[in-house]
Amino acid sequence: MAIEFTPWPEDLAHLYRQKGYWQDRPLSTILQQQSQARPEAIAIICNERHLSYAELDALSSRLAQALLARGIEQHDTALVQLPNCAEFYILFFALLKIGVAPVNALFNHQRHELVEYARQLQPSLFIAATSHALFRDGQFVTQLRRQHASLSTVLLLQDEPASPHSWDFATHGAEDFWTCLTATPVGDPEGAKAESLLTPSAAGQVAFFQLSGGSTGTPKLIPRTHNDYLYSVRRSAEICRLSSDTRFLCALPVGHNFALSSPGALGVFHAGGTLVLAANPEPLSCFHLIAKHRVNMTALVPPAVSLWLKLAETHGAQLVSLELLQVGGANFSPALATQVQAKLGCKLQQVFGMAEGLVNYTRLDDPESLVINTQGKPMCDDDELRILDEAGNEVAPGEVGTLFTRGPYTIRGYYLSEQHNSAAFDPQGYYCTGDLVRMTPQGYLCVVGRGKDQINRGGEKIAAEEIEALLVQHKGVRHAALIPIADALMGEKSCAFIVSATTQPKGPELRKFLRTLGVADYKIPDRFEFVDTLPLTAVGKIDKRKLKQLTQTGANAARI
Ligand code: AMP
Ligand code: DBH
Repeated sequence: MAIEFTPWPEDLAHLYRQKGYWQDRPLSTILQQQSQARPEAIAIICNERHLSYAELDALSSRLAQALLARGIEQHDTALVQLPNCAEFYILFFALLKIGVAPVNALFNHQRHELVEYARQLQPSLFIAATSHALFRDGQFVTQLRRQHASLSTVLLLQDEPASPHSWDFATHGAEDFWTCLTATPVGDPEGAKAESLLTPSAAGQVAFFQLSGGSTGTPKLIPRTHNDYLYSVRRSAEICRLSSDTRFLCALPVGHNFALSSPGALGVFHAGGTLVLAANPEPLSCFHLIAKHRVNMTALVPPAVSLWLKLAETHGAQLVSLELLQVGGANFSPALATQVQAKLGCKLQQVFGMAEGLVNYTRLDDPESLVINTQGKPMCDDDELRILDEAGNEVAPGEVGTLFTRGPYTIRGYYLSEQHNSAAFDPQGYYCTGDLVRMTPQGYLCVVGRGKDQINRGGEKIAAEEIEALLVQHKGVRHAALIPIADALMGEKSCAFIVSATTQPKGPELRKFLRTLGVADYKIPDRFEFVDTLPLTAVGKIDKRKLKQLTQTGANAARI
């Protein structure tokens, strides 16, 4: 049975097809087109490995066949957690080719997040890497298999060369990724026939799931269809003028929407360019890769830009090939934005996007004032935007309000979340972004704040409710409230206000407690404040505005 998602209404779906946004082709055509047009061109550089388009295509088909041979079927789902490496794309295309929809967990996610995604997805396939602490032994794999009868195939990617963390996969019902892939013969007489057996899901159906930063207790999965995602990739590649000459450094997590589609790796593949992989945005190694591979474009979150600007003072000569830097994911200050051209020697493009859909870009020939002071304008003429006040009325032009949006690549609902969807989407299908924005007379957006209960820690989003719910599981915690606090490098960090139950637990103990629950590191509060009571609003909700004021004024929290 096809994977469930909330469809667009018929009339709009018709319009999106008529206007050519939706082309009814699967996402895997991105790769197949390039493998025919320029088989020898290099698609991916990953450490010392260079993969051509033909090789990427062949490897993904081989893996697809190996998965079919193991009983994986169209409309199954997969839970994937891989670091930045070529295998991520081999796998992504393999799954697309057989109509299996993955969710790509971030590499810094831990047990808590993976267990939750598995609970929602009920995957038949799980793929991870032994370089992640959770897979140094077989315990977690065994736990997942026990919890999910649906989980039939587990593949593990080992470090090259032989992993120092290898354990006996077979006793835990797992297989080595490359053994699985290479066990399938290539070029045999059956090859062509086998290739024809690969059937992606229908283009109007779910291709894969994105992750929402969210603001609720449980993280939400975002079903993206082939049609909507492929449009966002094509249009992004067009706006950013990608071509076969593009040499893009991917330093953000490979599965993140920005790094995958804005225009990201898929945009590069669509244009026939080359993707250079970095493990992370650490500047010393990224500068080296830029110089070595003549990289001309990359994408960063704001804290990484600060580090790059610093290193460029001494190592700027390594960046001569760099033409375009995209910055997005979190608030980027005009003070930093003005330094990009002068210190990194490249153009800046601001990107304000979301895994739910809508992406805004400043354009490459926009005047400097727009590039520095705004977060761009929507990529599509049929992106519909509403900026509403608290009563739900449109604000006057230029005034601040909450951004709502719908369009050809913005979802109509989270996966299996009927109740939450009725709050996150309005009756006309507009998604409530929770972002406070102002629109300039030219139609560009400035993100000025946030209404949603979330901390944006340098582009990594933390849903306050999720962490609060975990903190109160500690016997010493009666109430918990997580709020953002200003931080010079990260933009925001998190602060947990705690009302203790009997004995007062200390910060280190609560941090340790969250780690035992298997929570990703970036979600662990940077600061704890212990108070007697939490301030309440008139309707009896925790008054986070007041808590924020307290941290800003430096007032003694214990006085609340
Ligand atoms: P998510 O929904 O988890 O994909 O996160 C998307 C959110 O990140 C947006 O709704 C914004 O809150 C934030 N965001 C993304 N890009 C920017 C940006 N350029 N400036 C400010 N906030 C941003
Ligand atoms: O923060 C994001 O989610 C984001 C930022 C820039 C995004 O999803 C995108 C571009 O596509």
